[in-house]
Amino acid sequence: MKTEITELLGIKYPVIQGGMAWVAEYHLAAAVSAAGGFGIIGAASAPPEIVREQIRKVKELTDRPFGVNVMLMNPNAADVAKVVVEEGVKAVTTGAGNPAAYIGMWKEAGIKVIPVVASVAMARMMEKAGANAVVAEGTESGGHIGSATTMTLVPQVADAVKIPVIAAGGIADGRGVAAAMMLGAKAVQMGTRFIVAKESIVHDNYKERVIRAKDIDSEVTGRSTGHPIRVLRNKMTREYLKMEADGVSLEELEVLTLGSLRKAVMDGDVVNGSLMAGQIAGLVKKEQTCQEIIEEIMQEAEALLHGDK
Ligand code: TUI
Repeated sequence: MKTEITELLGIKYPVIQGGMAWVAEYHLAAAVSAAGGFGIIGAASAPPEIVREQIRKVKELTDRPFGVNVMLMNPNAADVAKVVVEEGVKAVTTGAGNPAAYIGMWKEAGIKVIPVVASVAMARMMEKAGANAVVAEGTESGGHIGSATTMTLVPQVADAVKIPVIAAGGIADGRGVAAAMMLGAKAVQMGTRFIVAKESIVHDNYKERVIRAKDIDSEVTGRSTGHPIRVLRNKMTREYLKMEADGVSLEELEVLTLGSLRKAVMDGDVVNGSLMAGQIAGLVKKEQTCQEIIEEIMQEAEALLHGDK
């Protein structure tokens, strides 16, 4: 399927992997790119030199293009921004903030810039600042979220900007891809389905929780602190939400979440860990290779879009 995004990124399928903290490391990114999608290293809060190593490891595994997600709440974001230039990645996506300060430098280096946005205003601002595309990410997504749904955000962003729009949030199969295209998207970004990919290094306990998740098994912590984060319900979310309702201070809440994503991904602590996942987790039923995931989804999407199904 050829779209403005497959052309922009030099990929076979309009499927981009989310830049998930701890999850989106080199094995996953390389596997997604090798399968014809666009793999992404999630820099999250990693030190710049670790991001550099990760980039080099992807290059050892595949010649296909891939990108890096720069998480703007990372205190090291400015240094990570320089590393992606030095290492010459194809594209950068950004999250959890405004990347305007880096766009000029990235574009000068020939890097395609694709900010993740959660509103029309932010999408317009990014287009003016020189972005090549935007990811319009709905509140169905896992992790740090905005408030608009994918169904409402994608068509409004597509109407507001001329650059191509990538839909994210609540997409995990061919129906979601076809629907996103109908809403005006030129590609999709998926996270949750790739958490359970064979090539994903996420602990089996976490993968199992995603696979067993039902439609209404996620919660949003941090609505009152200004950092809403969607995660699967467990002991940590129950305690967090109770403390939040009781008006406990930000510092005390942070103690509960500090390092909790690492605990879930690396140690498989599904009780106290932060199991970031989107609302579509209920649709994710099995572990498959990235190639199986992408080909299954794209076959279904193409059949739907051509009216054969
Ligand atoms: O960034 C994400 N999702 C994430 S980042 C993350 S790591 C993290 N862990 C704990 C606490 C905080 C972060 C986990 N999940 N998605 C992209 C995204 N960006 N969603 C919403 C936004 C966003 C929000 C505000 C983008 C721009 C924005 O603008 C604010 C501004 O500065 O104008």
